[in-house]
Amino acid sequence: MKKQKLHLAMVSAGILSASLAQATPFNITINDNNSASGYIGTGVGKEDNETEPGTVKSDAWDYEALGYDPGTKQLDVIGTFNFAQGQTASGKTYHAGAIFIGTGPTLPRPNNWSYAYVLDFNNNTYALYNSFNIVLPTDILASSPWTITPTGDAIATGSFLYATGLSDPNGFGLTTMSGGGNAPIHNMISLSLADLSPTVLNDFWVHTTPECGNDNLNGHYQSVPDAGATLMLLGMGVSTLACVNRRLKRK
Ligand SMILES: [Ca+2]
Ligand SMILES: [Ca+2]
Ligand SMILES: [Ca+2]
Repeated sequence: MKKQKLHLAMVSAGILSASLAQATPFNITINDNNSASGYIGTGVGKEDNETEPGTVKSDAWDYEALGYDPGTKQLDVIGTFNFAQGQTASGKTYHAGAIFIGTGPTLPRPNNWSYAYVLDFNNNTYALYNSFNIVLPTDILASSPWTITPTGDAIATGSFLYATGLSDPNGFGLTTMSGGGNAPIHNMISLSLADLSPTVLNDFWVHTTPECGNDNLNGHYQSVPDAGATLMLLGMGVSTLACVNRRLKRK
């Protein structure tokens, strides 16, 4: 009997940790509402295999998804775009833009963003600003803004991670336009948002685009009340435990 109880407890714990593991990182991508026939992508926010109407639609320009893990406060920016080196077209290299964070009831575009992370890919460091003027993209203005001109000192600095050649980052199921499937050509910026206040991290918007504005990537994260989520998970664990217990009793 003792052995059976221990087994049940282990099954229950396994179910709980599986539920938690599947929950994060969340794919927080939202639709940018700028799409046209032939330019509508797939997946969350319809951003996978999508670039802005009238642009060169290829993996080279695709920003695919935003992920967020509230436990680690890590934001992931995923794309087949080469964030570190940019993409060259007609003799000009177009670089990855700043990562904007904002608050409020709607996407704070184009110039009501509260924070901007400016990334330096030479040493994978960032500078965080809350005082700046926005800079418009060179081509697709609907994707504004792409970067900033600071009007004050950085409020924080730190480092970020950059991974390349990924097949299925975060298990989001992102595919490629060229080869189909999960070809290992996805890139991911992983940035800690721990410098921002808990109030901001409870409910925030994200935006980023390359210098030309060829792809407009936006996201929204809103926390679920902790108590409710925990109770829901516990409820799932307990009800599963009850089912297993009934099954064992019947034997
Ligand atoms: Ca779009
Ligand atoms: Ca896209
Ligand atoms: Ca893709």
